[in-house]
Amino acid sequence: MIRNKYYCFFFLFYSIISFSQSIPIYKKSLIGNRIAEFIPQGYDKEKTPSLILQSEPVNMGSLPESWKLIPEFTLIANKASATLSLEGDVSLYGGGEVTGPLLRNNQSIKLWNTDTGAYSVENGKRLYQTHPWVMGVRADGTAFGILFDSTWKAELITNSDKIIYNSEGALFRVYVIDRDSPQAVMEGLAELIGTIKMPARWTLGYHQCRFSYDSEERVLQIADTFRLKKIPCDVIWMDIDYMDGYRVFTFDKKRFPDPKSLNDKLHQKGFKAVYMIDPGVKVDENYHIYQSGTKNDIWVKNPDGTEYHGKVWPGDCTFPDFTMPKTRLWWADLYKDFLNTGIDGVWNDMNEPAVNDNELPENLRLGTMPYDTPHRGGDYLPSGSHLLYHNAYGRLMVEASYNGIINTNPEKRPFLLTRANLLGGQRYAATWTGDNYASWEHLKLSVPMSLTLGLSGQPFNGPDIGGFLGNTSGDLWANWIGFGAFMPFARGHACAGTNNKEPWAYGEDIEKSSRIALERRYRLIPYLYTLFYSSHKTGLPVMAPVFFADSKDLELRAEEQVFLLGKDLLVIPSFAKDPALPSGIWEEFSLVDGDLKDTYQAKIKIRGGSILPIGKIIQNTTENSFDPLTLIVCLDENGKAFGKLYIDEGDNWNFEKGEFSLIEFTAQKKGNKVFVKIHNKEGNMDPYTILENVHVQVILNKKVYTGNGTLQNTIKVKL
Ligand code: MIG
Repeated sequence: MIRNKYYCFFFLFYSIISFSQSIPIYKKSLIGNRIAEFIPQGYDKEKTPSLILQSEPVNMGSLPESWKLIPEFTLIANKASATLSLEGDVSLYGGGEVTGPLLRNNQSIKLWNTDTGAYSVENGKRLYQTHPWVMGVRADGTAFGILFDSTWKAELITNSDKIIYNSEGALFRVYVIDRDSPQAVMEGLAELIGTIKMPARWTLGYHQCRFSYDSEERVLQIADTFRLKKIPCDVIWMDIDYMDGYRVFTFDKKRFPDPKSLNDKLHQKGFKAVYMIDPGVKVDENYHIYQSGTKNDIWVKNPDGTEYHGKVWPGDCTFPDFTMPKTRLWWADLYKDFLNTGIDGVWNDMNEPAVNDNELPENLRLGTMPYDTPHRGGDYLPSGSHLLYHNAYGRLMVEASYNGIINTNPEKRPFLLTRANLLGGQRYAATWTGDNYASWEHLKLSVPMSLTLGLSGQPFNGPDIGGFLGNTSGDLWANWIGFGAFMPFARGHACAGTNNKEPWAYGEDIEKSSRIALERRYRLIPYLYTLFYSSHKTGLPVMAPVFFADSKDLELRAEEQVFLLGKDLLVIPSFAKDPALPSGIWEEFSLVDGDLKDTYQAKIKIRGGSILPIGKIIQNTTENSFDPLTLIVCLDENGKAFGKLYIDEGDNWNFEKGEFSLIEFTAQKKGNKVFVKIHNKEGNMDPYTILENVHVQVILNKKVYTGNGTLQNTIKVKL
């Protein structure tokens, strides 16, 4: 008996060893400033195409002898893995859309895009997106990052002593960045995967959504209530119920009979309109989209060549095979008539793709297409199974959607929100963190989730503020909007069957707090827009973890209640208990009357040495923020401060031809006066005509000192 047992162990051990094969590195080279590429022997791009990088890397010579971070490749029963061994104490971050802590040491996530509503930490080990990327920050504040260039089904394990990526597919390339700071690593990531496109200014306003505002009348009523109650808002969202029987690219004839006139009315009231489009197309012989897709032969097929069908909202659906170039062109074309009704932005949902197979016994449910479903590919993409392409399905869909939007309105900046995506997909779409729950756990979780997405190359993200599933109490809502108003993407949303969750839905007190929170966001839009511009240029996150303030301060490494906006603004949500705060000068300040006394509002602090450009309270971003512009100044220990403001026309591409103004301000204390002036300006737009009237507020030892003037002259503030 005992002998048998040993024999079993031995056999098991032996079989693992014999299947596990160490793969030598065939090529390692430098492809950027301290960015290394590692290609394992036997790597074949026909088996693992690259869908993550923005372009093919260019060899810049051999790796320096001193390069330490070298991954090891293995094949275990023909499934490729890579491991990076770590030395010393390293704080790990990234992995994209994850539940659990910001600090990712000893965590794991399954990379298999999945519709996981009401995720707990447990079932959230598998969410809607795939980001095979980890950043490590060493005790001395230097940092590195590792990118696994594969879309195969995989698991990403972040142990404190090694980072492991176990895929279920063929060998892949690995990229390692090793630089002086986490910020420099984020910039390196952007060199590999690109950055976000510069978003239109209106996308930084507040967004109001519900599943669903289900008639034109209801939509207009919501819009009018914002204006009547003077609660700032820029966008109303149309969820699936606007469609005719959930058929994409159609409108319900009774409830949305005239989308053009609805969108015109919204525009007149200063709102933009975003509409949902899912990938599943109803199998219906009389439906023009189904007919056209069939004629063009773009549907995903089963291994036996018949159409793959899966159930989604409309019942049986077919799915475009987005790996084929002709499918992406076909899909892009569909947007033309649709957007010409005056639609401003698009929301791609269910694009994991999610399929409802609840009628199957639990152990057979996949929630998506079977692994062996073939995709036909084309151009740079080989044909391959769903196991290879599943994690890229949403990413390829949003590329096609993005192209459809920009082809229809080439002069405007597309706005697209997606639920599923892949590392690098921020080039096409913003995102949100899916179906969260109206609970304190999810309220708190929304901070590390957003931070982690930002540290994974996706700065334009946010949660459903208030919580999507379940009923939301006024108290929860007010606490959430109190800091959610500072997140990069700020949208309130609510599931069908839950209570009304608009800012006024909880009575007068909460309405007042909501107004204050959103007025604070709108005052910050000049600063936020400047941050998005810089993120678009550099890849730095808009919402950043506090350890970005000092990557050597180990106390800050796990802080996940408090966050930074850019590097100059610290946001301390009302729920934060004993947060670790960055050292140095940080002064609390007020943005809106009553905000400091309102316990739902986040505390906000400005960094010593910085100048924040602040607008006036507006109801939507088409109003002028800049009469006056306010510069909030907080001096460093040497009595100096510096800040930036980026301005352009807001929703076109003229900034790429120089139609913008990037202004640098400096402040300096001399005696009992602070002198504030323009230090440098770039771009063809004339800042003096835009910023005629400037207020300055110097915050010093909790006191506010004010001055006024114009930027042609130095503005003096007496202390
Ligand atoms: O099966 O369109 O995450 O935001 O409201 C649910 C309805 C489909 C899921 C999205 C959610 C959206 C909802 N959708």
